[in-house]
Amino acid sequence: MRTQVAIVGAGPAGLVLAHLLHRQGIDSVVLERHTREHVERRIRAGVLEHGTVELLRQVGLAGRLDREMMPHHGLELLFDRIGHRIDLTGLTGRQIAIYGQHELVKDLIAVRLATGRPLLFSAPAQGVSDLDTDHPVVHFVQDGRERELRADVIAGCDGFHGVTRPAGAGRTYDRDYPYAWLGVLAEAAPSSPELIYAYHANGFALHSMRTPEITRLYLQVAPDEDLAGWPDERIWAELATRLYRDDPAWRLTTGPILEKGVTGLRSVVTEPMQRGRLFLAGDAAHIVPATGAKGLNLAVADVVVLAAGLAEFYASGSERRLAGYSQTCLARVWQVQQFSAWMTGMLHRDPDPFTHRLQRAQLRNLTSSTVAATWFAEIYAGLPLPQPAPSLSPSR
Ligand code: RFL
Ligand code: PHB
Repeated sequence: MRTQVAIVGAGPAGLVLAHLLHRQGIDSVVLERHTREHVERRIRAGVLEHGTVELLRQVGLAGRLDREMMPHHGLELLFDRIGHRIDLTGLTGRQIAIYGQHELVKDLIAVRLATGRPLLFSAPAQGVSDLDTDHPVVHFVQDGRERELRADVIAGCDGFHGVTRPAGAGRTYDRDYPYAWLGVLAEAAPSSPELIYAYHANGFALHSMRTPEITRLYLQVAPDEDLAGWPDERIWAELATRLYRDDPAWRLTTGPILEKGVTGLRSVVTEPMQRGRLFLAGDAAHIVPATGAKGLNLAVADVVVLAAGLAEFYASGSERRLAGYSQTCLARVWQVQQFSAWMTGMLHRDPDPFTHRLQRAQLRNLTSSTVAATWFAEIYAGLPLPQPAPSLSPSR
């Protein structure tokens, strides 16, 4: 099998890249380890930055998103039983969108299949080779048979546990955090119209949502937390404690819990994000702790840069832009890494009493200074994205 760009992984990075390349008339094959049903059901991110939504609109991927997303103009930081609103739109003129990552993935898969270009499910890549030549190869399995996909370029979009990250052989910079998140998806209307990031003596809590009927909630727990110790009643009681505020009218809405799981928090960056003709994008290249809601957005930012480099490569034969891929992406990756690590450090309960005092002082600084809140809002709503290359196929 042969193509121009072999894309490993049908998550947001791989699928958005496939679409951007299609608009440039560039051929690609997307290989995905799991089934379509599995990929479309995986509950993950929910916050899309302003620039991510604009990009999806510009390239024709926002039809259902525009109809169904929940636009948010602010969020709340809750500490010492008082909520402080950060007015994202008032401070930056921008907004964010709440839209489940799995819904976006469903939209992206539908668009890809409609183009007729290949997207192979249940086709795990086993490895990559010939990266330092101009004909790299992805080795994969389909229907129990070992196959080879030859390409000009490989895009490693197979997430943190994929096969391309180790093949990239870059240097890894990482940090583990001494806590994790217990996340639940509940059939309960949101208790508040906006996200709530709560700092509490028992630990961090986050109130988020997916639709007007479904909430997404998180509790700080230990990295080795056993889910068996968290029956639904305990989860609701703990959420009620950590989200409590001095407002007699406020109630935590509860309902059946549809899904629960524990996710660790970590920071990882691979440098460079390229080896020969292999380019890493999204979680394959970097992981940010979920506190800043940035992982999906960073994945999209990477592939916009990669698609622009590939457009230039196929239009002129020049590798100049592609050669700058890693450096261009890493500047943003580290800015976002800093923001996410900082936000994680500010909001998670730590055993050290000196740290508590610093955390509350930081929260007070942030919520009492327009300058500080504006810095926060600018990065939360999203750093500017590069422009996608104009489409060469005006029909799509
Ligand atoms: P993905 O989504 O992991 O997709 C990788 C795809 O590659 C496939 N794959 C392979 N395919 C073929 N061969 C192989 N050998 C393969 N190995 C793996 C996988 O099956 C998968 O389909 O990576 P991508 O595209 O880089 O996207 C990154 C995002 O998924 C991730 O950063 C976010 O979900 C992180 N994240 C959040 N990001 C946000 O921007 N906003 C949020 O609100 C947010 N909340 C979250 C999150 C991640 C979470 N978890 C579960 C880690 C909340 C949580 C709880
Ligand atoms: C989510 O809705 O899953 C979510 C929201 C905000 C975050 C992280 C996750 O910071």
